[in-house]
Amino acid sequence: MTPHTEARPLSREEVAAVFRRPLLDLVLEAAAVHRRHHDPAEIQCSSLLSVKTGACPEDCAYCPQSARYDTGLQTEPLMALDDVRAAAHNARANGADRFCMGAAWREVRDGPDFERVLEMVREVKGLGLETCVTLGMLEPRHARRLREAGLDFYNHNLDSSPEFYDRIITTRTYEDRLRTLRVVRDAGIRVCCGGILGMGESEEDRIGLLHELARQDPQPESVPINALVAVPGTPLGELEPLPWDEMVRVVAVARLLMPAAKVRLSAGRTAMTEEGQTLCFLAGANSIFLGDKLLTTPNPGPDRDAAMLRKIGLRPSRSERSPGR
Ligand code: SAM
Ligand code: DTB
Ligand code: SF4
Repeated sequence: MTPHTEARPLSREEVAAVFRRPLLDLVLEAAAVHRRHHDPAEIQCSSLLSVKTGACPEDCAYCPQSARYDTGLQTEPLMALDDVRAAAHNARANGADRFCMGAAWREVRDGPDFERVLEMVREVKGLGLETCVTLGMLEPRHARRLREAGLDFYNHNLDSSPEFYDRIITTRTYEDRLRTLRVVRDAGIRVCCGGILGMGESEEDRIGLLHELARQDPQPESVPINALVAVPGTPLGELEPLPWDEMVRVVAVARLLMPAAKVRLSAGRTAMTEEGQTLCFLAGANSIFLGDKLLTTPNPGPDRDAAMLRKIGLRPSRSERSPGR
């Protein structure tokens, strides 16, 4: 029986009961749910670009872009429109159908930088790609303007459970995150919202994250599951890599709780084997980031990924465009 019922989101205890089932039972059931809701031969491919890098005032303990940690990262001001257009072109040539632009901002502010980001959205949309941005906190007027510029998705992660949140970030609250998510939703923009594993959180925290993600109403259309990329110089820079089974378990539970969402195997794929990734795809992951780089850290790159996808028999979807947009 599928644990998610359309009528009622699962309680945290119910999510915990699902989470603690034997891994192979979870994978088997998640694969069945996945096949009922999605074409199992398709994988959605997004490409990332950091349009403003580093010098961020926030203190997210995992993040190489926080100004508080010395990670040797080269900071970059907001990119020029032409360079963004060229990167989007390249991403499309490599098979991406969605282009996601990230800025190391705490929040959006009115002014020339935001106007330029709106231009970027229009340009990328004009190339026939789906558009996504992640810019930190938003006010309704910003969300409205992004929507008018043609924005399809806004990425804003919950990262972990409400209880663990202030262990990794002190400069904003979980409630701030939820508020921005509501602002995005109210503006009619689709939501991309997920978390990070391997930050020293407990099993209970992973259950809490999955519960919070799944009880949003409506549920996020896109759910990135990131494994921490441990960057030296950040407070989490020395943590051990995430064991493969923990990624598979969270992907499977995400698929069971959010049957219609795209579940994205996001950061951390360079540290995974192809076998580990394949098990995640079986358990319902149906989206990845393509390209040599995530925002600031490495990603497998288009050639390696093309070879892996060919081996598994997964084909990048270019069919996500919604009519009239
Ligand atoms: N500044 C904006 C914000 O925090 O919402 C947007 C950019 S921020 C880099 C986007 C997301 O990247 C974060 O919410 C976090 O989930 C993820 N992220 C950042 N550093 C990471 C790391 N080292 N490993 C895994 N995911 C990471
Ligand atoms: C998400 O959940 N993962 C992406 C995207 N949303 C913006 C970011 C991953 C960043 C990994 C660390 C880096 O490359 O800087
Ligand atoms: Fe800034 Fe976003 Fe990194 Fe946090 S995750 S330090 S808000 S760029």
